[in-house]
Amino acid sequence: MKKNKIALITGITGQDGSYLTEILLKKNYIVHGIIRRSSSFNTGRIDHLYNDRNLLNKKFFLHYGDIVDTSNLNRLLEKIQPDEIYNLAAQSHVLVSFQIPDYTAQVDALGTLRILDAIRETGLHKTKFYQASTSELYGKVQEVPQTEKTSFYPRSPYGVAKLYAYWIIVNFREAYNIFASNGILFNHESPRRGETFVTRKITRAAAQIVLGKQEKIILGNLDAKRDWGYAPEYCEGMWRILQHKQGDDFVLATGKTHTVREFTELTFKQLGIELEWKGKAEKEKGIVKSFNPEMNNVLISNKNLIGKIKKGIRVIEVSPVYYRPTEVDLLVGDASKAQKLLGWKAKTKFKELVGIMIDADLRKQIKNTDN
Ligand code: NAP
Ligand code: G4F
Repeated sequence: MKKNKIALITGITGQDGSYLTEILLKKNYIVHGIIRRSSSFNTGRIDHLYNDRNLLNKKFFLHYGDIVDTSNLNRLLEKIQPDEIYNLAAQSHVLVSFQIPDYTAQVDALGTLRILDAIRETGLHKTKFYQASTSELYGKVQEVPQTEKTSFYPRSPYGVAKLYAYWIIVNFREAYNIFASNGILFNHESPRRGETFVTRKITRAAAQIVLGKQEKIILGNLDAKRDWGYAPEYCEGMWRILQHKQGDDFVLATGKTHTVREFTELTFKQLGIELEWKGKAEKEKGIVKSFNPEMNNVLISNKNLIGKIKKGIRVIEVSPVYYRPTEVDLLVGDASKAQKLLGWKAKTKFKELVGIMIDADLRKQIKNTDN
């Protein structure tokens, strides 16, 4: 009988970790995940798997650990002997990385080295390693669109830490013949996205606003452009990267770019709210121009819950608190290599993605849950 493959996921409690776990379990993997000890629950995104008695401690195992703890990583690798490791753990917030640059480097840069070293220490020569690299590496972009060959110019302590991780992967691949790959993933979002990233911040707040639970959203740079895709598709791409015949580096992206302003307008539009913008820079405001709740199916069936949305009310403000000392103005990726070699292509379009997120947030707010 064919043995089930064993995967180890760091960052299993995050957006991507949770989708990747579901994907690998469906492919009959045994999945092990590293979780951090936390003073409050941090397993919300994987509770549905944790609470499944057919999975827990049979096909799905959780271990306490941290990628800043070398001996813990060595012990776990020795015990689990994974066929594939997906290193998704990171201090993943770009603005926060300016406030905790040392910690960000410990986790995002040296964390990757620690796992690679643990692979060598434990003699797991056949283990394949996926590194969660990022379009933040391109930063002040040197070329449009960005490909695997575009030069890097990171613009944050996060980007710089991930640059180290990118190169240590390449180095261990070349020096020790380890199957190690970088997935250079452009922004990917979902209803499980952390609430402080801009897309989820907008969809969650817009849902609260239309239900009369919140007055406005305060945002930073509305003109930054991102290439936003749908997270589950990108997690399938991670798996495909490790099924390639050799370790390599791949861009995963949609090839389309949109501003934060467009994301905001479309979110409100899907709730039946047309916005107009007044003022400039920090004085800019997003104001309700018209409201027609009949535009949204969830609202149609929950009319009694709609708040007082009137023409002229201010729902968006801008604050420099959310500006970054150095910004990444434009990201747009070219995923032709992944399409050609892995058969991977982003499917969900921008409008559909916004629709998925706003619907999920509306339903959560109506049910009065927030996870
Ligand atoms: P996320 O939701 O922020 O999840 C990060 C995960 O890392 C969480 O499980 C977190 O645990 C864990 N973690 C943080 N510090 C750790 C440490 N010291 N030791 C062990 N675990 C730690 O991020 P994501 O959006 O799923 O992204 C996954 C990875 O892809 C990250 O490396 C990110 O930098 C990278 N990436 C993301 C995108 C994107 O658009 N989402 C694009 C490119 C690259 P807690 O739950 O305990 O906090
Ligand atoms: O949603 P964001 O915080 O994502 P960012 O900085 O692009 O980083 C995400 O994607 C990277 C891939 O390129 C990952 F590597 C990284 O881990 C993370 O998942 O911000 C997107 C844009 C930025 O330009 C930011 O300045 O939105 C702008 N923005 C405007 N107002 C805001 C806000 N960002 C946040 N977080 N909050 C705001 O209020």
